[in-house]
Amino acid sequence: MAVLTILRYPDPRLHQVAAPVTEFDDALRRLVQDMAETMYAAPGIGLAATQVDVHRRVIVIDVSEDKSALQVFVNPEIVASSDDRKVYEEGCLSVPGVYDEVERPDRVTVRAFDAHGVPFTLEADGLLAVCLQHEIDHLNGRVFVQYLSRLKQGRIRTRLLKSDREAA
Ligand code: QAP
Ligand code: CO
Repeated sequence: MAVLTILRYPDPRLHQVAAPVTEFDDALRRLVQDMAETMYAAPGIGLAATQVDVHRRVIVIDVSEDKSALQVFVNPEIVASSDDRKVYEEGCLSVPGVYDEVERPDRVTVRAFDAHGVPFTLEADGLLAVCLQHEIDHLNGRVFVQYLSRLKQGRIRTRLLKSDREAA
């Protein structure tokens, strides 16, 4: 098990599109374990492989109160979205200290595989629905700040580059 390094916005590697997983092997299960450890250490409620510079379609999520309900999604696909939309205040482990409102479909149906290659379908609402959409965006190279105005994106970019410089 290992805590992996999380890429920080505006790292261009966050915009790579992840490739589907084809082998449900021990290496995949090790990646899932390391991603879970990284998410819990942060702490966060969701992490996409893209954020740890692995460009494969793998997500871990735990939206439970006591961090006891890890959910793993390999090759996730949104197969249905509600017409009603909701605004939620989002954050991201790759954009530390930044939270802003994003509007998305309120409910989604996701089809995915578990770490052993067993397919499943899940209907999600509330925080889980937000988290799934946020993490699937990462696999497609999209960071939540891209839903914000150009002005806000510029400010966030400047702020994070400055804090990276100060930490160096
Ligand atoms: C994505 O985000 C998400 O800025 C997961 O300083 C967020 O785990 C989905 C975090 C909100 C739905 C709603 C962010 C930790 C964690 C920070 C996270 C920070 C420390 C974010
Ligand atoms: Co994120």
